[in-house]
Amino acid sequence: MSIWFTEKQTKNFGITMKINKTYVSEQTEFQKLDMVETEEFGNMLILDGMVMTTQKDEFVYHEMVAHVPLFTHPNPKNVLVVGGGDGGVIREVLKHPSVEKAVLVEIDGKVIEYSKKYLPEIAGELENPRVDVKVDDGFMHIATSQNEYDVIMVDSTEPVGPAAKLFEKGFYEGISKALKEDGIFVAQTDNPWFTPELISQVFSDVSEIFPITRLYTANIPTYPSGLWTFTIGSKKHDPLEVPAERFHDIETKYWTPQLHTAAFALPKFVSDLL
Ligand code: AG3
Repeated sequence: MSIWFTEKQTKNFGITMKINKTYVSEQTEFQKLDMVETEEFGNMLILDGMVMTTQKDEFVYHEMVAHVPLFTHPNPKNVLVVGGGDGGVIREVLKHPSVEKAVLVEIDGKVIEYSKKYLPEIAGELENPRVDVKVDDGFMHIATSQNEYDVIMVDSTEPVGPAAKLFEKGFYEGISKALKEDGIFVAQTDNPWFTPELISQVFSDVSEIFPITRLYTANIPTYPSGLWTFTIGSKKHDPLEVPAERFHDIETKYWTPQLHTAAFALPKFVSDLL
């Protein structure tokens, strides 16, 4: 007998994977958390029934969240990651030698605990001395920060449950205040096939706050539709005008200097949303 997991990505459509083992299945204070071993994608973290992180394809999302804004900023020193308790974004952030301090604010301590145990090559850098891990509400952290960060990355779940308020205009206003005068932020903004309205709404909200607003995509096989979007809001530096010499050597599996720019070239039905 084999066990299969399905994430229903819409009411009528899903992704299904064969499960070898279930390590954890519990209700935390904030959400349902499952950690399983899949045959195809290695160990996998699922929150509220939605695929968050798999060992096989996590590098795409984590590299693209971190490197695009960090190479856009000429000298990022203080970085904040909201969410991201699996540690993948932090691992990528630390590849930038200019970063002196990276703060991670994750609301659910259980995500950190189980990621360290079952996704060690993703979460390992959470122990790095340049990292300050806080188990706290990211929304509150933003609301109480001012002029502190060069780059902020929002590595949230979907806009249901604990992350719903991380997709509101007031949150982006808070981010703008928490950033320094040439700061940049990026947020994962779901996919254009099943949540086009969300992309339009976030882009329009961010454009009203940040002079430079851009959308880019990456291919992530285990996320709904595989075509994932990220929205950047920037006060001064344009991700499309990064001088070539700023792209220092870095070990990656998805991001390249060419892709940094190419990722902003959008299919017509996606650019029509903006
Ligand atoms: N955060 C965004 C994942 C959203 C996936 N959505 C879904 N499966 N319906 C990922 C966290 C990785 N650090």
